[in-house]
Amino acid sequence: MQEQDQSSKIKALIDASTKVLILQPDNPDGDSLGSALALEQILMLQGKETELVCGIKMPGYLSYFPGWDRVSQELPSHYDLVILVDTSSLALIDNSIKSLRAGALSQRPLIVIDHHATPASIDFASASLIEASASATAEVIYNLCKQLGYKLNDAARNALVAAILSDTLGLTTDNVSARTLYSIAEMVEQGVSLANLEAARRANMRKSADLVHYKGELLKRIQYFDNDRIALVVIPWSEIERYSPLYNPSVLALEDMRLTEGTAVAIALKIYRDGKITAKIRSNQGHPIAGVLAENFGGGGHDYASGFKLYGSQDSDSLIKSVIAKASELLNAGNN
Ligand SMILES: [Mn+2]
Repeated sequence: MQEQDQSSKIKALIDASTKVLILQPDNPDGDSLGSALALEQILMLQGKETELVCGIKMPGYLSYFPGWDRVSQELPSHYDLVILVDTSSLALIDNSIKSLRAGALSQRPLIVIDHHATPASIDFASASLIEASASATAEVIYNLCKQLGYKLNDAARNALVAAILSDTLGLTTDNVSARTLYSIAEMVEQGVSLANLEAARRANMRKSADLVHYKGELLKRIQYFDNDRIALVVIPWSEIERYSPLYNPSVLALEDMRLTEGTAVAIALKIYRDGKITAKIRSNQGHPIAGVLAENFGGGGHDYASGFKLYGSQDSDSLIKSVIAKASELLNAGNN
């Protein structure tokens, strides 16, 4: 079997290594971080040295993973094997690849472990284990360990389960299979507590009382247009100045705006002291207008998430009017 081939190649590469660089893509998430932290433990149990690297800084919302602060943005001076987790796309290791190239990646063997269905664009890997049917890279790693007889410890099991829970939004996505649940069940049997993992994640989501009150004020100020299809909130400089160091005010409001009955698109505008205006746009499933709407104001993004930035002395009232008018027009054009 091809998969077995790749597994035994991976084992041979790990056996031959002394120091392994564990690399995450430029869009790290709970699965890439949990997979990396689990591999750190698994390889340590194999007597290997490791180094965790990601091209960008770990986002704060992932700080509930013990060891998240061990991920460095700097490449170590020496390593003799690279394991890339949770992507097989060259574009997603752009930040790292430049420095890796400088550090002669091509002279080090590379193992890719992933679960994305997008065709792999890394053609210089020495071994790649890509299981599109797996719910998370962590699930692929768990199965690989069973197959190769690699030992896990408590930290590895907790990191793997937390990674799977993160990628599957708590085991509710449609790629969760019976095999996913068997893997989780085995790790729970060996001591992982789902309740403790969820408590740690939730504790990390807590906000100060001051911020919760501010969120209440923001939510009260949401304006609805066009039969509630468009939700808008405007954040003035005084609030940006006070609350931005704690939390992005736009993000504080956008989720609830999107959850309003009948709302198709949510827009948060921030008005800065120097007249700069930024917009964060999120639209709901079935209304893929976010990208086009932002493009109309010089920005861009994806169908459901986008933004724009305008410099100079803007009249915010007339800008708001044109944004609402354009959003209505796009929603009508999409017949939704
Ligand atoms: Mn993943």
